[in-house]
Amino acid sequence: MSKPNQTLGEFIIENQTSFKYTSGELSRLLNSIRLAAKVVNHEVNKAGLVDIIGNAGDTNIQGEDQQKLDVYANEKFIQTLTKRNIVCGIASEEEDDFIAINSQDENNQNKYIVLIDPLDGSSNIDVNVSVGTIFSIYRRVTPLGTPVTLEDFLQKGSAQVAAGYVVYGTSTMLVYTTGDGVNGFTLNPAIGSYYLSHPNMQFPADGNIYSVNEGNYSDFPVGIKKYIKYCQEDEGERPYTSRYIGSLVSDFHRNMIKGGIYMYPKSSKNPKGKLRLLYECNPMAFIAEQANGKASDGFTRIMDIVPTELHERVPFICGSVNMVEKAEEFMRNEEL
Ligand code: P6P
Repeated sequence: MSKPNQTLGEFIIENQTSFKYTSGELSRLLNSIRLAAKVVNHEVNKAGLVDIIGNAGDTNIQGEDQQKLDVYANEKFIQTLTKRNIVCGIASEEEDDFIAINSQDENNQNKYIVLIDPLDGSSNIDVNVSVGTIFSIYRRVTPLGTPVTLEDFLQKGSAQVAAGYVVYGTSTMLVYTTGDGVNGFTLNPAIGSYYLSHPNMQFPADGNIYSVNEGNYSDFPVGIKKYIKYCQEDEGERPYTSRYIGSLVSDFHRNMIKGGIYMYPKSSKNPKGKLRLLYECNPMAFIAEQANGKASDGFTRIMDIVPTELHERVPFICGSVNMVEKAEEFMRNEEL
């Protein structure tokens, strides 16, 4: 249930009864993410002004240069989630392994774990293009009061209890779901509050925007190549418009509002795709499905994939249901 100009805090409290687990902790967890996002937003918005952009000199487990804001965002989210004693474990794109929190404290009755991509699309920072944070929340599956294990993190996306993203764009928005629809909140930087600006967000069933890095076209599976050509044919609603920001959160957010499809297929350079299942594809798939959209690897529902590694990658197709199903049809036809 939503009211115009409701703040995120009011919305969380008002809707916590709709959350089927004991919601006090989840509300505190969402509030801590809200706070961390405000702190990161402040730094992202002044990235061009202080010496915090450019490479931090390290590389992450993905072998990618870590931008300083990546490191900063990662530290802020981990600090906020840890010191508020809300979660029992965290996994991050920027951390080689998961982090067990208060693992020696058998009184640690915290039941939630968080997986996060603290600053997705960070290569766009230096050129002033929008970036985002993506988060995914599960209940632990191992006994309360014991140290979390990898098993707690390798859960299917269908077990998520909440997921969301922050898009640091022309305005900063926090968009999330707890399994009861998708709602978007816009930050008023003057007072530091998020206001409900996009209640009950829904993917249009159809759209005319396709988002893919066509520079990799020659390397795509034949089914994807045929779907891209289908998008470019001059017939009916087509040719569609090609829009690719190079920031998953931004492309996803625009496609959810206007209708569209985002694709990151496998290629010889990325034989399993580039996007990470646990903290990019699963949370975005949860949001997509809650907004009547669809997300698959071209054949299998993303949230049905059983994870085997913390940083595993999968091919990703996500967006308006009729567009995703058309792309899947081309993929299946090439499989036959
Ligand atoms: P490419 C950013 O690094 C990211 O993970 C997504 O946000 C984005 O859509 C994609 O990778 C861009 O990758 O290979 O097209 O530059």
